[in-house]
Amino acid sequence: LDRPAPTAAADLTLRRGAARVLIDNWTGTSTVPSRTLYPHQWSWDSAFIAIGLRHLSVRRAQQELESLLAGQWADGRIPHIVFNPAVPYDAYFPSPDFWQSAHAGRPSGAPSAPQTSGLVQPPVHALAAWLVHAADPGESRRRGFLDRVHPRLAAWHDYLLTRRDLGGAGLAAVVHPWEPGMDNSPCWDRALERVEPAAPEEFHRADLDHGHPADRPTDLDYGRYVRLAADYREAGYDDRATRHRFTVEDPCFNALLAVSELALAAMARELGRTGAAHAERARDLSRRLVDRLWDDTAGIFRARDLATGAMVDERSISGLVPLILPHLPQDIVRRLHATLGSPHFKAPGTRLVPSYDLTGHAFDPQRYWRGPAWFNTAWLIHRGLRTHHLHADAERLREGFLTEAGRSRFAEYVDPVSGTARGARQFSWTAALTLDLLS
Ligand code: 9YW
Repeated sequence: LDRPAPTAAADLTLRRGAARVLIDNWTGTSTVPSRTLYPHQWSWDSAFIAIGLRHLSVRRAQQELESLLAGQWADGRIPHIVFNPAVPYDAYFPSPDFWQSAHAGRPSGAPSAPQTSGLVQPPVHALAAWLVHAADPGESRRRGFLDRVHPRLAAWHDYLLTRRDLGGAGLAAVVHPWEPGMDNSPCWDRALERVEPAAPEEFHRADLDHGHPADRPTDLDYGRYVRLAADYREAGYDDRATRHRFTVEDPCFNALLAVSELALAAMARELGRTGAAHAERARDLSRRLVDRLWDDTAGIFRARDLATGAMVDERSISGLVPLILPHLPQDIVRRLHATLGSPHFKAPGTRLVPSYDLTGHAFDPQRYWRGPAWFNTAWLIHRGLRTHHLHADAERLREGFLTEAGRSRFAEYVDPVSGTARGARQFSWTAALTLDLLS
């Protein structure tokens, strides 16, 4: 209300543009991340999309999350992709015939329909469901939204904290670079060197039909992604039977799990139950994150490679996302805040936060998770700054986000220094989170 008129007009244009993206990318039951590059439903994309959609239509935001949950497996996992049966197989690789999720007799219990992948993505869903509920609690109660989603989301977290506790320390491990949502991050380079890549003739990369090769992961990366996924599939996606060759505890993944446990606690209270067990899990997870993944010398959380037991010696945005945890010790909050403002993540002109250390040996301003700035991670850091009352920096990041989102036509990601748009345009989570930051 107290903003000057020109800003209000610009905000209105931005809001309309963002709404248009979400309307165009809606398939009737869910939202594709991008009409060109990603024509199915992706797990953490849907969570971020629901967070924005709630400002346009609470019903649609509920549907977004519930259509994702229709792909949930009997073991509790929420698959990283739910395939749209109307889209031809050659539009995205790996397609349903690669994953074979509906193959009869899988011990992990994939549904017979819809077809899905067998991997997971970061658990932002309970946080999203709680925010969708909070947008219109009356409507949510009338439709029994939380009654339906709470048990499913609790089963999802149970899967992560039991079957995926591969390090035995009470954190969830990821078993493929697609799982932490940041597939070609330099954090995985060493671990991936141990993986024999699938031969190039074994697969066709549909992503290069739409994306620029310099922006995307390399063929060697893809060969390794295919090998790891095929090994998992051959073991029936059974975490006990698979000899996982890539197992990592990722800070962003586990921080989101902790925050989502807090959301489950809030939902349980709303449903008239105690929520205490979820709240305790959130506190335990925060403590374990600090014990296992905090690097006090570097002032950042690190991934831990479970094959070697060592922390990964790279600075990635994943290590800043735990700022979102309300239970973080104050000295760690101060250190993370300082790292965020250091030359590793800030240079003259940076408006968002780079995905990887600007001074790092593998920094590449163009290539996917090896430097470019992404909007979903900016939103998470913004939420972290606000959680810890760092309001001036939060506001600067919000303004940077909105400027870049508008200028880039809701790009998938941008060059962290020049702001040049990269990847797909009209990208759904960029538009959705724009709406959220405008509201
Ligand atoms: C892939 C859909 C997904 C995102 C991931 C991003 C990329 C590659 O695209 O994954 O083919 O799944 O890394 O975070 O969810 O937008």
